Amino acid sequence: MQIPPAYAPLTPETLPRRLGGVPAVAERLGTDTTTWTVKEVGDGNLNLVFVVSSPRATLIVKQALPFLRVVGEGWPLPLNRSFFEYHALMRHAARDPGRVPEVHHFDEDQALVVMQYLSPHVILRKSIVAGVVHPNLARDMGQFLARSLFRGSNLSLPPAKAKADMALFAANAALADITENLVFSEPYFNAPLNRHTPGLAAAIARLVADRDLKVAAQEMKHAFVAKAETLVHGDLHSGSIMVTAEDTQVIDPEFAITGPFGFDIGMLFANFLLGFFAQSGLEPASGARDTYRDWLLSLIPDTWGTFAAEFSRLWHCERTGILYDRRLFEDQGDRLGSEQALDTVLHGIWQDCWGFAGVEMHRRIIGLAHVLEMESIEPPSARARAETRALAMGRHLAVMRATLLNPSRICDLARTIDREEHP
Ligand code: SR1
Ligand code: MG
Repeated sequence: MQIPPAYAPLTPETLPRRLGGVPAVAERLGTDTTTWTVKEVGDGNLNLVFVVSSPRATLIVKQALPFLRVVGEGWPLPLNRSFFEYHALMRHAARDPGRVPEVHHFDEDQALVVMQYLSPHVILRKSIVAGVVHPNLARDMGQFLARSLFRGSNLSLPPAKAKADMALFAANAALADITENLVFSEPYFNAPLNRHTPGLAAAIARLVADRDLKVAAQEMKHAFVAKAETLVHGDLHSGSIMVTAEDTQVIDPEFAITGPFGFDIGMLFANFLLGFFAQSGLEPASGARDTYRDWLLSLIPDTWGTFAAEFSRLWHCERTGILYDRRLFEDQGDRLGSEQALDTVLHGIWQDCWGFAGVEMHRRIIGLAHVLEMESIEPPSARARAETRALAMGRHLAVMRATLLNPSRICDLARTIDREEHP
């Protein structure tokens, strides 16, 4: 791995000196770096994240490390993930304005992005654990998904631009490799970094021996690597979303790559379902918790409904790419043909998204990277009960994805699995 000779990880002590002369930073924070305070707040798996404040403003500085932070120097990781994050943020900002933090400065050699400090936003995952409802979340995410995925595809882009983007993001191979292994393969064999809650061994042994599931997981991996449909965020879980009571912001697209339309949607839905099942492990039962769980489930039909409506609007108003050429449909007065094609495309996205959701649910319980919703459940026996249900749901989604008819059936399925006894 090539590390630029000038690259040096920042510390709270070195940051003011190193960034004090950057115009985009100085014009916001001021030039008197003695007034700056710096705190490293990164709690993700990969990077350094600093909150930098002066009496005038606050900024975020995110810097890649040449290794995977959660594992250490034994797992080298290219610094250029910062380059892909920067380019994905620029595209997301153009495709769904106001839904991602503003980028103030990018330094490729230092693998760092200086961006807007989102306040009073909190990470959605933490908000879900705290039981907070976000009334605009489904609408905002449905719109973001439709706009970013439609406008990043050959439905919209000029073909040369689509191919240039595909080539650009294809170089994000190291991060794609993490997803290819951690999401699609490692949950289904005894991978060295897998870990699980005590009490889950039997359920996991059944999954690993489940031939239909392994085939389904590999079909989804095949789709992930072969369906170069659009620019996907690549890691759209509830830790990649920040929220307030009204606002929703999508962060951290360092896993961005050209992939299937259904990938980001499936990842997101899996995380909503993980939140739902996590709360089935909690005692005592309460009406307030039931109401909250209803809201978590409602995110699926509501997000999908907004996604499908916005995707359809863009199909009719912005279909300027090479796919489903208007000369074959609207220009011939064949409105029904266009609708039929749209239905086929949406159905393919719908089906794929549930395959991706299923494997994402599994890897968050069996693999290296778990989720706070489950990890915070005590005692472990309650956690294992919730995780067993989530594993069963993930299995059904992945294997039976062709039979899942509509969002309300998904919610019914989740409720049924939640009530059943699982060995
Ligand atoms: C080893 S990195 C584990 C996970 O963290 C990131 O957020 C991605 O979800 C990745 O799969
Ligand atoms: Mg991340």
